Amino acid sequence: MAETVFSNFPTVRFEGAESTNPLCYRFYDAERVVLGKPLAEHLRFAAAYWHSFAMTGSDPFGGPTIQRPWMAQGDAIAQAKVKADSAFDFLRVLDIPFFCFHDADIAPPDDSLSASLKNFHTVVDYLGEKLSGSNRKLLWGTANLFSHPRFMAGASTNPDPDVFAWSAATVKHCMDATMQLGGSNYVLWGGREGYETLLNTNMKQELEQMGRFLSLVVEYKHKIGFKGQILVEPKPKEPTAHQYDFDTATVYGFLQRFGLQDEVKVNLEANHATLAGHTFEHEIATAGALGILGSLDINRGDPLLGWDTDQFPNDLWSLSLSMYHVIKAGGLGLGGCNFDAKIRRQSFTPEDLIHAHVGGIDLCARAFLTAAELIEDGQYDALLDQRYAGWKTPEAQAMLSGKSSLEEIAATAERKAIQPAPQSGRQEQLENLLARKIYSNPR
Ligand code: XLS
Ligand code: NI
Ligand code: NI
Repeated sequence: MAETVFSNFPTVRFEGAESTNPLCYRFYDAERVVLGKPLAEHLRFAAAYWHSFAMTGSDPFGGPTIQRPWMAQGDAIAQAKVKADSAFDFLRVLDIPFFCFHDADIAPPDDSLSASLKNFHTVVDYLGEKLSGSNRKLLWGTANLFSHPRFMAGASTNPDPDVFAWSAATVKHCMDATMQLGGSNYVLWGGREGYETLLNTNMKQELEQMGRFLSLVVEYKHKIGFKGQILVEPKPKEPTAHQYDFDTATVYGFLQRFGLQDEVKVNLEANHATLAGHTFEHEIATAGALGILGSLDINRGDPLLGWDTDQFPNDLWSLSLSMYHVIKAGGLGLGGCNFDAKIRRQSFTPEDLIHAHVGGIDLCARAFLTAAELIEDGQYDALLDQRYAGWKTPEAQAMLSGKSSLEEIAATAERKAIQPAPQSGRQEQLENLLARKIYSNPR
């Protein structure tokens, strides 16, 4: 393969918790078997094309800072190919299997829809060649329906039906590409599916449009025989003030309304959870309880800033509890852990990008090992079970299954006429138990 900005970096290896090498994995031992399968198969790590190979570090106050050397190499298609070579070389450095992309990240736009799609398919074919015979894979593909000015009033929720149609065409081609590249999932994040002001918004109309759009996507998935999952990514705000896919619970209600709850799952992002006033573990536990956990976008926000800063994770407590709920939900299945995270503006070198991912991968692995240990140890689950043990009695089961009517329940309660005995919630005991596990090295 051609020389890339990552060529001089050796592949990062597992060296164990005692290693002081900053570019090694201390916990991510890909082949280590935990809960019946290798860590690599539980976690299914992915790098995100947009943050790692496309964004340039510009912010509202200043221009690009981050080195993207391919931007100077040849015409737009040639640049896209160098970018792809670099992305694959980056996966080689990290030794992780997956990547994720938006159409706009991989290929240059052109004047018309058909010319843009031609560029897109040219680069998709190139990615296909790179994937075949390699052990790299596509975790998910998606369409960028939020950056171009045509999407400023939304994509599927746009008041202009021509924008709805343009979005449908784009998603159709992105789904085709995802299937061609053997992707495990197709993601829809409603970047501008919401509103800035209710004064210009017909919410009933927009929700109907969004429901129809998602139904079309699901129909098309079956038509082409795509075996991956369709995932919606909730986010409460940013870019719009009110996004319709607020959080997991809201998305579930929306899916039920359109009869899609068995067809669509969620892609959950840590920073979106906190923007919604939740924790990452809350969102994962909710999706687990509703049976719609699909995949994870790993990152973190900055509580002092309050927007989607997409930083690399550093909260072992939250991530360990998140992994606990992932395991309890039956694992990630076709999903994975995608680093929807970006290096800071001053971290402009290729090496910074490697440090960022190594830290994130290791933290996720450590969190997963901790969660697995917590489950194998059993103390925590036993305390939880004990709290709900009363529901195992035949009388309680009859209340839950619908066998007892409200009058029957009332009559029994009145006959017993005893005050329910208060039980401790044991919060501090549980916090201590978890702290002991989380803050010591996993075995
Ligand atoms: C933005 C989203 C985006 C999605 C993919 O906040 O996280 O990156 O993951 O469109
Ligand atoms: Ni995301
Ligand atoms: Ni995000």
